[in-house]
Amino acid sequence: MCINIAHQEVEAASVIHDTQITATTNLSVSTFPGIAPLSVDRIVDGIVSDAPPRNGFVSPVSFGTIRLELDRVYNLDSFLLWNDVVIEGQGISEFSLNFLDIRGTTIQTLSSNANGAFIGPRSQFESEEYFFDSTISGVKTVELIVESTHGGAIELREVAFTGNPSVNLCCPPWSEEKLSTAFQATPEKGGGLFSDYTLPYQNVRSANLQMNAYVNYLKLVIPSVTSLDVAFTLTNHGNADLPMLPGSLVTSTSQNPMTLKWTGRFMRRPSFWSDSPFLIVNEWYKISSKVEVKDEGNQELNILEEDCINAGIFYRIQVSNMRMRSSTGRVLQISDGKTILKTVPIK
Ligand SMILES: [Ca+2]
Repeated sequence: MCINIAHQEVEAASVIHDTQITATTNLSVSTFPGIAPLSVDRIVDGIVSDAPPRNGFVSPVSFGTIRLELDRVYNLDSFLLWNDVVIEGQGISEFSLNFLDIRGTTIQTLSSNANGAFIGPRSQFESEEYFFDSTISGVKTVELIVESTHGGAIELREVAFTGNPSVNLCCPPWSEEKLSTAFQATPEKGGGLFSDYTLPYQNVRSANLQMNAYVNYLKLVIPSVTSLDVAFTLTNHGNADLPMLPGSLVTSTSQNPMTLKWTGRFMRRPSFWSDSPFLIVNEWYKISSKVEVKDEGNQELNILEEDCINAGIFYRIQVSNMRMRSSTGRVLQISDGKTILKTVPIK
């Protein structure tokens, strides 16, 4: 299930500017004696003055594209343009805006030709605000396509947008199914039929790729995200036909809960179950998983929907009779707490 935080938080549009935008272009930069290069990054330095020392971008060409990458995904309502570097009737004239999503796919292009609305103001110190007919959702990058100028050269002091952060998060790729295969009950070394079992984590490459891809997606929409953690808790639920509730925390390991951490590049195990805890044959255990999105201070960011956070699965090692087809006579039972969902032979 996915949620859209932007729809939950009804708030006034705020200005997106300065460090929230990175401007790049292939257009050449004009040079002036005694003045620092008027490079394109200076249209997002937060300075709108036309007084010396000059700020803004000047290119000797009369058309071309400037790429404005936003620091996260936004829903945009308007574009703000401070035209001309020194207010003397120059600056850009006709322009279009091309809105791209996080994958670089065009969402929408607003063209100066379509409605004649996108004309840069002439000899105007204050910004001109261009309101979009409707909010443009899910924007990561905007291409400012300059089609003509007032004086034969591109001159811009500053640009900005108004809008709100947009987050459309799906549940992370962690599921009850993954949980049921994440741990492989393994007989204690040299153990006989009734030996205790350990519960090593199965490090599966495809699962790590999915989790890391999800973290990287989160980082793009919410820059403060640094990792996705899954904390596993092991509880004991007795030896009746079905698990008894509530259970009790297994204390044969100090690492309970045990945590796995996906950073977007790799998976780390800050804590782990190695030779412990032991599962006792015929006892029910539950492994509960809790997904947490963390920032660089390892603080949890509460951005996931409740349904995405918790999963749980019951395990029991059963020593079987002859009717169960297991070469060792042992099976793993998996339950939802109400019925036995799966009985898997242990080799
Ligand atoms: Ca500026």
